[in-house]
Amino acid sequence: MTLALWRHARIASFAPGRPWGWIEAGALLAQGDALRWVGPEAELPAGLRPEVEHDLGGALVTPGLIDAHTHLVYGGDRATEFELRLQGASYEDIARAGGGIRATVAATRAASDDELFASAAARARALMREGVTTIEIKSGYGLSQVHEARCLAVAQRLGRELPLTVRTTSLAAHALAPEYEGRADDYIADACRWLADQQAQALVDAVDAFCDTIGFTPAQTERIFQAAQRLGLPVKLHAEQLSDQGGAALAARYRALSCDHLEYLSADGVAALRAAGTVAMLLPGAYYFLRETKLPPVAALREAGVPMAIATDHNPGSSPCLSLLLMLNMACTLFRLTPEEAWRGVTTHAARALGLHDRGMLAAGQRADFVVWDAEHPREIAYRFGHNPCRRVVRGGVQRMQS
Ligand code: DI6
Ligand code: FE
Repeated sequence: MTLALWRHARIASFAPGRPWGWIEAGALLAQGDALRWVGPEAELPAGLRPEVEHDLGGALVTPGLIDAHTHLVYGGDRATEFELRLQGASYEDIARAGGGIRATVAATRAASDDELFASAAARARALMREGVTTIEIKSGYGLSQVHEARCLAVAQRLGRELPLTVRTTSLAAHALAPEYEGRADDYIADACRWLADQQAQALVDAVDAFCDTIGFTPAQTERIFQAAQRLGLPVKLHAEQLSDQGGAALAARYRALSCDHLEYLSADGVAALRAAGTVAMLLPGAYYFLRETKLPPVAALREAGVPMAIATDHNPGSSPCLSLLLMLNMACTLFRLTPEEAWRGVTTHAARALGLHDRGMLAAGQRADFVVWDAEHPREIAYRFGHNPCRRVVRGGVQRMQS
C-alpha cells in the first residue's frame, strides 16, 4: 500500500490532550486509507519512506467533517409551507392539518428511485464541498415497508457512488402514515416488523423515532427501541424538540448513541444522558428555522460533561440547510458553544454519535479523511459565515481538489 506524506501543515487533530489537538508544523502520513502517523514534522520517524509527498505550504488541516443527523432523501420541497409559517401558522398547526412531514411523504412516494437519488446526491455534494466526508441519512418520508426500504437503499447508493461514507438510520416512527389514521399503535407494530426486514437486507445501521406531541408517545417509542434491541441495532431519538416528553431518559435506558434537538431537555434528562454516555446532538438549523425561543441547556450539558455534537438536520420542513459550516457558526452564536466545542461537535463527538471509532480525529490508526483549509485556525471557520474556505478534501487517503 502506498505511503503518502502531507507535510508543512498546521493541524487541528482533535486528538485528546491539547486544546484543538493542535500540532504546529505538522505532517500526516497515510498508508492506503488509514493514517499511519500524525505529529510534528521534525519528529517524523526516520525509517518511513513515503512514495508520494504533498507540501501544504503551512495550510490548516482538520479531520473530515461528519454530518451525523440528516434526512437527505425525500421528494419535493416545502417552500409553500415556509410562506404559511411566515403568515403566522405554526409548524405544529401545519402538521396537524395534514401538511408538514406528510406532504413530503406524498412527494417522496411519488418520486422514482432515480429521482430520489439525483436530488439527494445534489444535496450530498453541497455538503461535501464544505469538507463533509461522513454523513448519516435517515429514512422517515416513506412510512410504508416498501417506501422506507427504498429510501434507505437510495441512501446507501449515495455511499457507493460518491466519495462519502453513509450511515443509514431507520426512522419509520417519524410521523403516522396516512393509511393508519387513528391507529398509531398498529402503525408502530408494523414499523417494528419492517425493521426486521431492513436488518435482514442490511439496509440499516441504527434506529430513530420522533417522540413528541406531533410524533409518537414514549410508550410507542419504547416499542420501537425494544424491536431495535432484539435485532442488535443501536438507537437514537428526536427528543425534547417541541416539548418535554422524558424521551431522553427513555433513550438513555436503551443506551442511545445520541439524543437529538433537546431544546426542552430537563435536568433529569441531562443526568440520564450523562449516566448512559449518550451524545447530545444539537441542531441549530431547526432551532433557527422554526424560530424556537427555548434554548437547549448547553451550560448544564457542559457542566455534566455530556459530549455535544452538531449537525445540519437537513430536511425540507424544519432545516432546509446544506451547510455544516454555517451550523458551526450558529452553534456558537445561538447556543453559545465555544468554537472548539462546535468543532468537536462536527468531528469527534459526531463520530461517537454514529458509533464510529475510526474517524473524527487525526491520529495513527484513524481513517485518512481530512480537509485542507484556506484559514489559519479553525476558530476563523466558526467565526465567518456564508464563506467556504475548503481547499481540498482527502478521503480514505485519496486527494480531491475542490471545484
Ligand atoms: N423533527 C424535525 O425537526 C424534523 N423531523 C423531526 O422529527 C422535521 C421533518 C419535517 O418537517 O419534514
Ligand atoms: Fe431530524
